[in-house]
Amino acid sequence: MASTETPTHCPYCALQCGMKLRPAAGAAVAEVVERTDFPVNRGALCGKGRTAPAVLAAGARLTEPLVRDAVTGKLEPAGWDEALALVAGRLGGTRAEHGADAVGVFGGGGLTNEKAYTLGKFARVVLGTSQIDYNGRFCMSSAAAAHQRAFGLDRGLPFPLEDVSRTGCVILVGSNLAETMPPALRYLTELRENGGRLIVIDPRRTRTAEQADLHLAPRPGTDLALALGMLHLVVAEGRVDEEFVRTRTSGWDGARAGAMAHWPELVERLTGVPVPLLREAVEMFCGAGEGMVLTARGPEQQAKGTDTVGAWINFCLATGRAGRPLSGYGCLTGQGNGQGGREHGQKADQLPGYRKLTDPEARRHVAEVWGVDPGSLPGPGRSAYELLDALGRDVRSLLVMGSNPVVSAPRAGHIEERLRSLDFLVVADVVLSETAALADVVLPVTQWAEETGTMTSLEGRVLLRRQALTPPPGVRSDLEVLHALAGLLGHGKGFPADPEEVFDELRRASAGGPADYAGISYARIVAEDGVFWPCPDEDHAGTPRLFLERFATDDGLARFVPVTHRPAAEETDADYPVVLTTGRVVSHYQSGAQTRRVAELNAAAPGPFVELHPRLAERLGVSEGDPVAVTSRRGRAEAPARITTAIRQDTVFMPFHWPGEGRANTLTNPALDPVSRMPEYKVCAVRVEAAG
Ligand SMILES: Nc1nc2c(c(=O)[nH]1)N[C@H]1C(S)=C(S)[C@@H](COP(=O)(O)OP(=O)(O)OC[C@H]3O[C@@H](n4cnc5c(=O)[nH]c(N)nc54)[C@H](O)[C@@H]3O)O[C@H]1N2
Ligand SMILES: Nc1nc2c(c(=O)[nH]1)N[C@H]1C(S)=C(S)[C@@H](COP(=O)(O)OP(=O)(O)OC[C@H]3O[C@@H](n4cnc5c(=O)[nH]c(N)nc54)[C@H](O)[C@@H]3O)O[C@H]1N2
Ligand code: SF4
Ligand SMILES: [Mo]
Repeated sequence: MASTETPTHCPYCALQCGMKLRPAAGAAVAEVVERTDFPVNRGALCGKGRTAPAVLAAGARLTEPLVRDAVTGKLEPAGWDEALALVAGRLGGTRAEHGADAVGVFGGGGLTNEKAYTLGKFARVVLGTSQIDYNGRFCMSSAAAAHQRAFGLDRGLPFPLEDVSRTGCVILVGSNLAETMPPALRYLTELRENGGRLIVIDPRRTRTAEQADLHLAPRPGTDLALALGMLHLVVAEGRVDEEFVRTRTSGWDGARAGAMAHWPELVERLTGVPVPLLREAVEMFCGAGEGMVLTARGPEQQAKGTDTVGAWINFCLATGRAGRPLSGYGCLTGQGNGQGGREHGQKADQLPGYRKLTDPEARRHVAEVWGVDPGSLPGPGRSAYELLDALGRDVRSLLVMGSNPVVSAPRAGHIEERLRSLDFLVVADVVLSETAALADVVLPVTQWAEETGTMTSLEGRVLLRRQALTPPPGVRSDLEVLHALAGLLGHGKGFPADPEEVFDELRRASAGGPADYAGISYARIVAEDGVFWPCPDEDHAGTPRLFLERFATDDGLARFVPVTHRPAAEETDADYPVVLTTGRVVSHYQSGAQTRRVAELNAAAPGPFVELHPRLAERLGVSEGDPVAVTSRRGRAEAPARITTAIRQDTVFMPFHWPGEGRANTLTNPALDPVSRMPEYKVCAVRVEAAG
């Protein structure tokens, strides 16, 4: 491997910050070097990105396959040939005995486009199963569904982040950007320096909310009422952009009726946000010529997340803040390849290019690229939680690639039980995650700096991560694993292990689809700092800004969707009187499988905690650091108290990065959104007590 610096991107979140890697001697593996020429982060990184190479160091990662010993019940080192033969035999065996749909596949939004594409193809062509979904279902599926419904296309941000600093007003709903994408905070700072305004909606006064001109702190799970209440005021105060509504949208009457049923006093009662603040927010937003609404997991991870995002889109459309320069609705996608991961076929209902699995023309196109009969492609399968819930029953064997559901799935105690009840579990991972620890076979794979592949950032910008390091001798790439398994299962062709070869096939498979990558090549990505899809041919410049002329619906009009508020799936009562919400801290990533292996990050954030208001703490007789027990209808968790006035008195917050007794997901409610099948991570009812 070259000893010079390799320009690449961070292994973690959807911002995909640019960085350079310089191989280092000894245990450090590599040194992260600032890369100021990449426009999105201009050199800035958070602590996770800066320390990322530590996860690839010998002590942290897996270096040989592990197979569970039938006698001792322990995972023991094994050779690749033995491990792969066992996996192929058991997956093939399950299929022969119980049918193709008894084999499940669970992917991840951290996988490169090449891996996500190959995993979807492997499931549908080699295994012939419909039972594939991925952790992105837990992430942005509600925003994706709402995007599709309203705009006919789902790309997280329809504009580059740089537009955020030049608009007039941003409403940021349930995003704690300052902790979840720290270098992106710059765009909000610049917005305010340019005279723009920032409104943050979050039940907690987060580090992000502290930057705001106006902070609204609704009760968790009431965002839909809040958005409708603001739209009500837009109508009542005569602030509707009638011309825009007439020329660029359809369906306003239904949406308008939904909003009119949510008068301000009712909304105050539901959300806890005082009417004068609602009015101030509407005035601030409508008073600034251009405006954006950006949502993240706060309003989306609810059993009504799709309608909630729909209500915010209605708000943007009614005020004419969409499909115009420097205005629009956007979702801040989360995982490194959260965007690309949902475009190329690891989602239960999708084929590459963001095509629908139920669309005969899409099936024909993709089947032709794959060289199979369209009739052989299975139909849509179960969504992520429903798939995990079916383990050990309808689904008997499971391949996990790029997720750690033992920590991250809702009602995790139950899901852990389901995973244990499988006939056969195989996990491909970089580290021995809590899920890998339950497996019959663990396959150690390369990741990030050890391999090449493309990622699509939250802006819809397709980026190239280039191999910068030589992987340890005992590991293989996910693509090599799928290539070998396909071969053992009778598909010696069609599953190349070379990423660029896969990408060229992906380009053809996506051609003509909504997420069209046909004109994107590795060479172009490098030359142009990434290429925004859709990019249908090599002469096309890519599409940084969507919808300026028309929306992606058949008639080119954006669709209003009629929505009305409804309560959370589980409301507080005498037994469970407090609301639990969950989320993230700056130093850990997701299930923590990777970041909990980095000393510097553990020092900064050593373990779980329960954030609560001093009034609630006083009522419980709890002081800072005391152990607190949190109990829901799903189970009990325990963690030290962190007392702060930054949270509502009726709400507690737990980050979900840890397994064990402080696991937040022991408590969470798997109630699903009817459209997106997103679980309600952000709201459930709990009892909080001093533990001991
Ligand atoms: N440090 C770090 N960064 C990350 C990640 C990580 O694990 N750690 N993960 C990445 C991924 S995959 C994702 S999806 C993103 C997530 O990024 P964010 O969405 O910013 O992260 P969260 O902390 O889950 O939720 C954001 C905020 O929602 C608020 N919230 C809770 N309930 C409600 C509610 O009912 N309504 C509203 N309006 N707000 C509510 C919480 O108080 C929290 O401050 O972060 C990405 N970046
Ligand atoms: N309570 C609560 N729970 C939540 C959330 C919440 O806000 N609250 N947020 C949800 C959201 S938004 C998300 S995105 C999920 C994420 O939750 P998970 O799906 O558990 O995400 P990670 O922890 O990133 O898990 C990725 C796993 O894949 C491994 N890995 C990384 N790169 C590769 C690779 O290239 N190949 C392979 N084979 N493995 C790799 C990592 O080591 C890790 O073990 O959590 C969800 N869970
Ligand atoms: S903000 Fe996201 S992409 Fe940037 S360094 Fe941190 S984790 Fe990596
Ligand atoms: Mo996510």
